[in-house]
Amino acid sequence: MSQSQETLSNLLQETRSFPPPAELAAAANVTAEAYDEAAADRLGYWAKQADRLTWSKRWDEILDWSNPPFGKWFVGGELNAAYNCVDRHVEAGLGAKIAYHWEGEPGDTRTLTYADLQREVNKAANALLELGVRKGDRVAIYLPMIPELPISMLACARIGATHSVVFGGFSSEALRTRIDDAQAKLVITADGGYRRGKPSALKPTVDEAVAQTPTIEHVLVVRRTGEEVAENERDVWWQDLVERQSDQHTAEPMDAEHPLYILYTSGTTGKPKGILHTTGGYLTHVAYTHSAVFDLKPETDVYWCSADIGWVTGHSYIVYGPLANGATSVMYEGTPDTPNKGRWWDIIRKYKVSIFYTAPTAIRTFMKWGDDIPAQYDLSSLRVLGSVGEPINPEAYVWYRENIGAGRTPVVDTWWQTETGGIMISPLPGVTSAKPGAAMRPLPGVSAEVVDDQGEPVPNGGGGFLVLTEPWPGMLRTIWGDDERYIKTYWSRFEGKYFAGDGAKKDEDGDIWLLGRVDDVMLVSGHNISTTEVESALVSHPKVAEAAVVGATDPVTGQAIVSFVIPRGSAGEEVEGAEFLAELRDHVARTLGPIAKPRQIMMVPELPKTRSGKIMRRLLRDVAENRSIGDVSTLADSTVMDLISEKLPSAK
Ligand code: 6R9
Repeated sequence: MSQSQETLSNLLQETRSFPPPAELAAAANVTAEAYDEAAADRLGYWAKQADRLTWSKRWDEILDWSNPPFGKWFVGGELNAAYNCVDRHVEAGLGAKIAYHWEGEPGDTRTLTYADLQREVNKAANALLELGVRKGDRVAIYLPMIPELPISMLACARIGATHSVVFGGFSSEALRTRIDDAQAKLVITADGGYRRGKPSALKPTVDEAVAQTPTIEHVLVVRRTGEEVAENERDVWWQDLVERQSDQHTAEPMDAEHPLYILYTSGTTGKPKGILHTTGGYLTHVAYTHSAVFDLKPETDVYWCSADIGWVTGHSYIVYGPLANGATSVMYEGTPDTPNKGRWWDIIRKYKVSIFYTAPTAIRTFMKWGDDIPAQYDLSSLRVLGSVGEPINPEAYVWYRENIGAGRTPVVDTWWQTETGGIMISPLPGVTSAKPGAAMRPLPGVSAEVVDDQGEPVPNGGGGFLVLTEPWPGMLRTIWGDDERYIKTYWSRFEGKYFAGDGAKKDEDGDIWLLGRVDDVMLVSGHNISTTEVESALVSHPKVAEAAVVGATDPVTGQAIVSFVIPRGSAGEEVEGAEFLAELRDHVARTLGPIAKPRQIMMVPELPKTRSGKIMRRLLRDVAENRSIGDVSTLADSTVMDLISEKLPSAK
C-alpha cells in the first residue's frame, strides 16, 4: 500500500497508568539510574551486560561499526553459548537446581536439573559429532515442545553448528525451502507431538520434505508419541544413538561472532528471510533483557513463557535468556484448552509460576472464554506479567492485569522482533508507571525514535515510523546468504537508521505506542489510520473479545474500514442484530472520532492467525474486497478461513 505524506493519525486517548508496586521497586534488578548510565556511555553499559556471561577470552573491542550496517560486537572475544547456559551453573554448585519443569500435554512430566541438562546436551553433542556434524554446519530442528528441542539447540551451540528451528506446524514445503536455503546437513525431528488431546505426526512431513533436499545426510528422530512411522535409510532414532553416547563433552570456545542460529521469518512478500544471529552479542542481549524486563530473581522465581520455541520468543526467552541467567522455567507441550480451558492457570498454580510471559492473542482468547475460568485457580504466586507479539489492546492489558495479576502485578508490554534478537522497548517493572497499550521507552542501552516520512523525529503527540538509531548487541547480522536484501529491507528507507516496519506514535509524555505493521495502515479520506487503534476501540466494548480491522478499497473514501469481530463468551444472542452493529460503530466513533467509524462490521467465530498469534490481515482484506483467498500456508489453523467464509456467504 502506498504511504501518504501525512504521518499516522493519533486517535486513541488512554489516561490510565499503573505505577510499580513499592516492594518490587525497592528490590528491582534495574532502577531508573540505568537510563542515565546507559545514556552517558552506551557501549560501556553493554560491556557491563556482557560481563553477565563467562568468556573464555575477553573481547578487544565492544563494537566494530566500521562497515555499517554490518556490525560486530565484542570483537575478538570467545565464549560457548551452551557452556554459559548450562555448565557454568553446574560448576557454580547449582547442578541440582531445576532448569525446566516440563509438562507434556497428556499430563506426563519431566524435571530437568541443570546437571541433567548438562548430561543430555553432552550426549546429544556427541551424537551430532558421530553423525558427522561439524562446526559451521547447519542443522534443521523440527520438533514439538519437548525437552529434546532445547537440548538439540544447545548441542548444536556446543559444537558450533548453526541451528535453524522450524515451527512444528509448518508444511513440508515450508520445511524444504528452509532446509534448502540454509543447506542443512541434518534434520532433528520426532514421530510427533501432542496437540488438542491427540498425537499429531511430524515425521511424514519431514519425509516428504527431505525427499527433495540433497544436502540432508541424516534424519534424527525422537520417539515421542510411539506412533508408527515409515523408516528410511538415513533415519536414526534418538533413543538409539543419543542414549548410548558418553555424557562427557568439553565445550569449545567460539568466536563472539560465530553464527549461533538462523531463524526464518515469513515476510509479507517473497521468500522467507533467514535472520542470522551470532553468539556473544545475542547472548548478552537476551541475558540482560530477561533479567531487567522481568526482574528475574533466579533463586526464587519460577518463570514461564508460553510461546513455542519455533518463534523467536521461545529462542530468546525459553532457551537462551533464562538458561544464561540460571532460571527455573516451565515448558509446556500443548494447547491451552486441553483437557480444559483452565490448563494454563492450572500449570501456574501447580508450579507456583511467579513470572508469566504470553501474547495478546492468548489474552484475548481467555477474555472470550470468560473471567470465571482463571478465577477458579490460585494464581497468587504471580508477580510480573509480560506480553509480546502484537500491540496489546488497552482493554486486554487491563483484563490481564486484573484477572490474572489480581490487579497487583506490573504488566510489561515488550516490543521487539526476530531481527532484534531480544526485547528493545518495554516498561521496567520496578521503574515504569506503565500505560495499558504502550511499550513505553527503549530499554537502557537501546536507541529508538519515531520519525516522519523524511526521517525526522516527530514531536510528542505525533505518529510515524519506528526506527532504531544505534546498533545493539542482539541485532541480526544479515539475512542468511543475502547481504543485499539485508541492506535493502532494513537500512535503506532511512539513512543510517534501522527501519522496523512498524507504525508508532509518541504521546504527550514522549512514551511510545506501537500501531501495527506499516503495510496494514489504512488510508481513509486522506488520513493514515492504524488498524491497532480501531481494533482497540472495538475491544474496549464490553461485548467484544477480539477484533481485526482492514482497509478495503472504497470509491468514496479511498479505503474504508472493515472490521471482523469476535464477541465475548458472555455477550449473548443480540450481538448478531443490526442494532448491536450500529451500537458498535457508534462506540468506535465516540472513542476515536467519526473518521474511524467502520463501514462494515462482521461477526466471526475466529480470526486467521500465524503460529505466533499474529492476525493475518492480508487474508481478511481478500474477504473484504471479495477476492479469492490468498496463500494460507502459514496459518496456525488452515480451517479458519472456511469458518469465516461460511459465516459470510456473500464474502466467498
Ligand atoms: C518478538 C516478535 C515482530 C513484529 C513487530 C511488531 C509485532 C511484537 C510487539 C509488537 C506491538 C509489541 N510486535 N511485539 N507490536 N507491541 N509488544 O514478535 O517477533 O515474530 O519477528 O514479530 O511483531 O509488528 O515488528 P516477530
